[in-house]
Amino acid sequence: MKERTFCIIKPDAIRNRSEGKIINELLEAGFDILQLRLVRLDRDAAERFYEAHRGKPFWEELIDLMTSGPIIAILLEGENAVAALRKFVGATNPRTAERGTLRRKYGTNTTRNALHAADSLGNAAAEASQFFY
Ligand code: 3AN
Repeated sequence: MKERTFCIIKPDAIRNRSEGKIINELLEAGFDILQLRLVRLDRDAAERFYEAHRGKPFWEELIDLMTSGPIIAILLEGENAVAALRKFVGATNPRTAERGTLRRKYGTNTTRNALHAADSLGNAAAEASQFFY
């Protein structure tokens, strides 16, 4: 079934100049790009986006990363897109993510892991609404 999902290319991947390769990989994997935006998050926007993680040990590091440079927000469509994208993005830690996954290829560590991918249809819609109208 066709679904929409949401991802972010994080500042670490843009700093590494990997955003073109990542977008190409998403397209080659069969995802359609419906909307795409390069944007700089201020602290309020980053905290709102990751509100569910407030107070966790990695919170400050995560907010620092997400406000350290531009991000690319992408609304994607594809077959079972939520689960398919999560699988393609891979585990949180790039070092233990499966071979072939985007985090394994473009991530650096558990915080600087190149991409965010929504984990449910509801979260995908809520997250996308913070960037697209
Ligand atoms: P995922 O993005 O793999 O679903 P979440 O939702 O648990 O992971 O965490 C959100 C983000 O917080 C991760 N993408 C990562 O950047 C950061 N993060 C999560 N767990 C850790 C951790 N143990 N140490 C450092 N950063 C973390």
